[in-house]
Formats: sequence, C-alpha cells, structure tokens
Amino acid sequence: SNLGYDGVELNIQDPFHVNATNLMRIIEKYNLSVAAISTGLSYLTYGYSLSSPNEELRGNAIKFFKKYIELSVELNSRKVVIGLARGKCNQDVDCDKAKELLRESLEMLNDYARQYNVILVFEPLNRYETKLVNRLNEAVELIRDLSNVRILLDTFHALLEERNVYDAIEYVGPYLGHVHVADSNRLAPGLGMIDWERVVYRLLKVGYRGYLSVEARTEPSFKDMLAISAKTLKPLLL
Ligand code: LER
Ligand code: MN
Repeated sequence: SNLGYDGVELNIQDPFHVNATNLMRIIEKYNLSVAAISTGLSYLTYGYSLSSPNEELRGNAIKFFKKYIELSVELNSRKVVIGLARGKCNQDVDCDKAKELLRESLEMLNDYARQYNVILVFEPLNRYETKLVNRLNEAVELIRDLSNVRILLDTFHALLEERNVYDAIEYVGPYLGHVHVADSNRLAPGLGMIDWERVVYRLLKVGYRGYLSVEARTEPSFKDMLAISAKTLKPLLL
C-alpha cells in the first residue's frame, strides 16, 4: 500500500483452510481490497482440475471452486480466477474430451457463481503451461453463453499466443473480467518489450475499469518489482 497499490490478489491453495475474518482484518488494516482470488496452487498441490478424467479429482476441484466462490464473497472480492486449475491435456488425456469435461464443470460453477453474484475469470495460458485453451478466441468460444464467466487477459500469455497483444485487448473487450500484467519476459511492466501506454489506451478504449493485477517475477526483489510496476503503470492511469 505504501507503493500506491489499491488491492492484492490472493493465491489460495486450500479455500477450506482460510480464516477469512482474520485475513480481511489484515488486508483492511493496509487499506487494500482483494482484487481476485487465484486458484492455481490447488491444482499444483493436490492435482484437482476442472477437466480431469479422474472423477474424484474433478469432483474435488468443483468442491474447491464452490468454496472459493463463497470465500470471494467473504473477502469482498467476488472474483475467482480459473487458470491452471482448468487442467492439462496431452497424449494420455485427449484435448477434446478434456474440453468437454471442462465445459461441464464451468456450467456447474456458473450456476453456483450466479447464486453468489460472483464472476469467474477464465485465463488463457501459453502453450508451455497447458495445451488446454491457449488463445483468447478459444476461451471466448468456451464461455460466451455463460452469464457469470468472463475472460482474464494476462499480457504475458497473450504476447506469446496472440498475433498482437494490443488488438487482442480490443477483441476480448466485451468479455473482459480481469487483467494480469507482466512484461514480455514476465518481469515487472517496464522491464521488457510491451508498450504499456498502448496497453492502457486499449483497456480504456474497451471500457475496462478493473484492476491491473501485477503477476511478475520477483526480480531484482519483491519490493523492487512492485515499485517498478507502479512506476510504469500509475502515471498512465491518472
Ligand atoms: C496464472 O495467473 C498464470 O498466469 C500462470 O502462468 C501461472 O502458472
Ligand atoms: Mn496470469
């Protein structure tokens, strides 16, 4: 908060083991809000994925996401990220089948999110992290008829997968629910090749008024990364 941030995105491994009241007290003490809850650690730690062919793992992923949705209300965020927890596909797990299962899970969670007035934000990830939904148009196809699922655009992933990150913002504008920012090398915005003035211009053009959630490598240090990101982005937002 000293560096000028308004919020924090929380990466929560297990939503059943969080003291929301305590957490909220700490966050408010620093005058911050919860920008979103990210969920990838649940997949990395327990293997729970929304597209898993293993019913038990998929069922646990759904249980976790229902709890993430409830937690996002308690933390006054109402935004839950679906990134790595969508799962993966490869030679063993057929991509079309995985996509079908993912879609089923999304429909179920969409209904649950609607009851709680929460938005799920689905994040296309680059091909080196998963083969299951890399591009924005694929993601839009998947979620366009779901009332409570929107797209999370991560500038780093978009740079690797889209023809042009600036046009991509404009394309996804009508579905945009959240934004992760990192530069072309995943360092802090300002330390790579992305033109941040153009990014912000397009975001404003499509009417995006949400958070720019910094998700960059903590180099040269966590604090420096945050300071550099703020120095690059804040002047563009005033
Ligand atoms: C999550 O938001 C993300 O961008 C992934 O690259 C994490 O592995
Ligand atoms: Mn991201």
